[in-house]
Amino acid sequence: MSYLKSFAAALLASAAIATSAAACEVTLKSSDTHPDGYPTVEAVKQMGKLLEERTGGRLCVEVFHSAQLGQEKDTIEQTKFGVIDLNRVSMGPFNNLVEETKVVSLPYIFKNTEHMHHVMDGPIGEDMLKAFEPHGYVGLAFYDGGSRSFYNKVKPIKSIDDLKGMKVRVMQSDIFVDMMTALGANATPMPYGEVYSAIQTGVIDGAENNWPSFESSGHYEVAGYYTLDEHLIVPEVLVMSKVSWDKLSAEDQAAVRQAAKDSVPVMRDLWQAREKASEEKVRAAGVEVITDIDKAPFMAAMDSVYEKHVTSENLKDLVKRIRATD
Ligand code: GTR
Repeated sequence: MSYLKSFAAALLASAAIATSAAACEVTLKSSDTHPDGYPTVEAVKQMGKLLEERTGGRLCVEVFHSAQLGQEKDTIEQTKFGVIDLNRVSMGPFNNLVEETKVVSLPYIFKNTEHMHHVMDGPIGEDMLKAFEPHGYVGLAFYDGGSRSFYNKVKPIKSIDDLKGMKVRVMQSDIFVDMMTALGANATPMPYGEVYSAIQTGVIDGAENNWPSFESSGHYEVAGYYTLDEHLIVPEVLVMSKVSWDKLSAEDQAAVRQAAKDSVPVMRDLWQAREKASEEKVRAAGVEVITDIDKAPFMAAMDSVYEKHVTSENLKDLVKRIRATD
């Protein structure tokens, strides 16, 4: 390297160090299972941008996408201990830790995404965010998770009968296992990152998810049938470790809360666009999409899931309040 070149390189390096030191006193580490560009990843980046601007660079966020910090269940544990500061996950894997999250993981609890927004944007959502706190997490915001439907590599599912005996991956929560049993299928709970090869090798026949996840995970490449039965609308949540939270001043805590809230509309716009783009990509790839499906028998089969899981007064009350929300 010539003298000039190495001098320029040294200058650049020191400039970079100076910038990052001046820019961020504290960098919050945030986890996401999805790849770069996915709406949840971009929303947390946006939150970080707002936070950095508003705290004059005191607080920054670095998003570790693509499950770089681990699969959701493991990252949830690490977040409790403050190894990870922020975590964007589905509410599903929280079911065994925070009882209230079970309610939004019940099949067909929400009529549609609009209903879910009304519930989560109102007092029920506020209560749910608070419910995380005794368990070591600070609930910051809810994001969209679309509606989840079944896909598989074997045959088009046109009725419950077609699901009988199928091996279907679900998120790691008993509710989803019981949901599959109620539909006559065999549930296989497993981490998201293992699903592609499990379908490919035939360990499972299929799984269930929303358009953007079906597409971005590449699952559509190995599962050619997608049935829009829309059995679940599970919101996603952005939580912060209570350990990391307690290290912040009250002023910075308020800034984190506000920036997270402000990232929600950004997320919703990105989500809408991505749902369309993902659907187009999946259809163009030749996936057979079954839209003509009678949901009534699927809904009726879920009574046993509600009976088994909605047992405490707290959950009964939440279900009632959700159903009473327009
Ligand atoms: C996605 C969700 C992820 C993860 C995944 C899964 O829709 O955004 O957080 O929960 O589903 O099925 O594991």
